[in-house]
Amino acid sequence: MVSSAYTIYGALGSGSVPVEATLTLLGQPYAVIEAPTWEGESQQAKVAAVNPLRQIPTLVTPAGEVITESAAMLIWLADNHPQAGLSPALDAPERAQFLRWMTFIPASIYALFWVRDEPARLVGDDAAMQARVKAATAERIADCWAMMDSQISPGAYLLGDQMSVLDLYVTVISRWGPRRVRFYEVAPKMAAVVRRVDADPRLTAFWAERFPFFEGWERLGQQAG
Ligand SMILES: N[C@@H](CCC(=O)N[C@@H](CS)C(=O)NCC(=O)O)C(=O)O
Repeated sequence: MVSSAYTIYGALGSGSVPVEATLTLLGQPYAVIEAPTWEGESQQAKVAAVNPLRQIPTLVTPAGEVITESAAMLIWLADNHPQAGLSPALDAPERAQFLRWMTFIPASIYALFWVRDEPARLVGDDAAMQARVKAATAERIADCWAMMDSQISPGAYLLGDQMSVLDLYVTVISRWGPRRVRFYEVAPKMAAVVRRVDADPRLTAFWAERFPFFEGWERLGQQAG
């Protein structure tokens, strides 16, 4: 059935949040099917029909097309609404670095949450091994943020003076382990940008609903990562 709205399978504080934020900024109607997949079988089952990997985010377009992979959704939505300026145009000088970092984040950082969220997937029930995996992946994520910070020269936003979906992506994922306080230490240039996006008045109500700034949020998180 063709609907006039997007459907996003997602969860509070999860990788669906930058996609939902993008739809909000674009003024596109969307419905969220809440499916915190890390909570187990029954939540994963909600997503299985649209994504055999049973992961969120999964986006269903108004035309009924399924898109998995958060970066693909973000780039596709931004490119399809060029008037909103949420991605650099194909011939813009910022385009190469936009694609570089939009690819780096899922490949080098987000992918590690498959094991961080459930270390037993790789090391079984051994609690000490699980703690080592958590610690080692936290260090790797911090190193990746530090590397990215060393390679960029932000303006008000990561690619210059125009906010893009890259800013939304980094703003959300930098709230996961090893959490924002560590991110601020290792990525001081990006720290200023994510604070700006946290405070964006167009997103105040959205953040309150989908990734609230509760007491101590910069050290803690709601998402399993
Ligand atoms: N490559 C995917 C990763 C998605 C992902 O790892 N999602 C997590 C939640 S934030 C998930 O559903 N995990 C459950 C699982 O992998 O079993 C993307 O970028 O969208």
